[in-house]
Amino acid sequence: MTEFPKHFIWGTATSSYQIEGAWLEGGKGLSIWDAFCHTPGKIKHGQTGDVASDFYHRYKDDIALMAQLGYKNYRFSLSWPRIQPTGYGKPNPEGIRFYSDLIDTLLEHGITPWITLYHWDLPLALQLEHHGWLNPKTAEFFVDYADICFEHFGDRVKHWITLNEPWVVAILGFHDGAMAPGRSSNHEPYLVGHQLLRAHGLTVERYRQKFQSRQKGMISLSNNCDWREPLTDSPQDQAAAQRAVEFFLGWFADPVFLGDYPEVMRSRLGDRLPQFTDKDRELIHGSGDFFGLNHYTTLYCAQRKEGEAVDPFTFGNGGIMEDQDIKLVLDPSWETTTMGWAVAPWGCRKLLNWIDKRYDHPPILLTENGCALPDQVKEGRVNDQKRIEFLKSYILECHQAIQQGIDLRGYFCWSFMDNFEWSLGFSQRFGLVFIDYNNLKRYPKDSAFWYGNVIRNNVIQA
Ligand code: PNW
Repeated sequence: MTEFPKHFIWGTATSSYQIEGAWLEGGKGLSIWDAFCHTPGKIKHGQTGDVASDFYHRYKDDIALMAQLGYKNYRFSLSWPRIQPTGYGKPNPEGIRFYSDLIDTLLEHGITPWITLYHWDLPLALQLEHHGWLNPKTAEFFVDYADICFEHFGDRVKHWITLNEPWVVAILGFHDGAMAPGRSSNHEPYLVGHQLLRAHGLTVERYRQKFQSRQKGMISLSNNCDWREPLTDSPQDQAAAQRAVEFFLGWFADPVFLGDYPEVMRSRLGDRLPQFTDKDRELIHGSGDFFGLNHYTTLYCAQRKEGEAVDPFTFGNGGIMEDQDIKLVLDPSWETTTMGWAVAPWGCRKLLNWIDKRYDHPPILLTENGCALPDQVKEGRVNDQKRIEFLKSYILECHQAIQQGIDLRGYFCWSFMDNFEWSLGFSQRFGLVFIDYNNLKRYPKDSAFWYGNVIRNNVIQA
């Protein structure tokens, strides 16, 4: 039996576009994901999030189910175009009402809300009129939007995450083009990353200046990072793995927690990496009350040899992989999920250690971890023993990290329920709750009950 610290935070997570549906209801404007999904060829089987998990209409039942399962913290995101249909101007009252009722329902059920302000569904008008995240102005629009959210929800919401995974926005949205807005460039990711960091910094400044003293909440961002294990213990491979994590996590975490981009990025990227003005640097440095981390998997990493093809995991045409000069390798003996992601729980502990050292022992929240599996309902039941094993193994590594002195404060399972997995549509099931997309019926998987017991008892049974 493995016991967790008394106040350890257990939660589950989702995001607006992946679960809400109701894409044309309640006065909502369009987002870049609505447009992307309605562009033929972009999403597996032409699927869209028009209906998704229909959370917009079923949130009351879903929250009742969360409470029944014993869940205590719920991380979800707000759809910016539901709140501001074009991304600027007056808030849409129906959007405000929806989220306000959602928050009240959570609180009535004893569930603490954790709000992500941006989980990728940028108002389409900002993309069309202003080139979205390529334009420094978008950071300013974002602060106005965040201000509306703090104003309307901050009396009841004490945990804020500005951005979910800026790395994914920059790389999958502007480098390999698999995600909205679907661009492919070797320099745009660095420009976009820069504006995302500015948006984050400005938003945290706004929260701290105008809201934090009376609302008394905390605010940060959630970065995603896989672990990169040196393929061999040669100094070259060790340096390559270190460089890979700096390009992945350091890109967005160094400016916030250390005050600038990693030196290895500045020296390798030269003019392609924007520089912070003194004002922006000051704004961004220290703009995190905790270290939000989303972690899923691990790969080996080696120094790329002269002329060697980068690897099968490369997005597009080299680009950021060439910039890093690394080669990634999947160990064929590792089990993988339906995403093709390796199950390597020890990588989670190593990454937590890396963060603890580099950023001087910050309080860490694991804001996403989980796996996609080929779940099926049989006689009303989803026997997903593999997910239980996955969660158990990752959570046990988290526990070890805590034993080693790492300040890990909480763990959020991705995801509360099955949902729209971006360009892979509904083919990936990450949920603790199964959804039959023919009738939208919900079936808690075996893992959902298992996780409820973990939360209730604050222990992992061997
Ligand atoms: C995260 N990658 O996305 C997101 O926060 C979720 O919306 C998503 O459903 C979940 O993880 C599972 O994919 C990622 O390619 C998408 O490295 C892609 C990557 C990482 C995270």
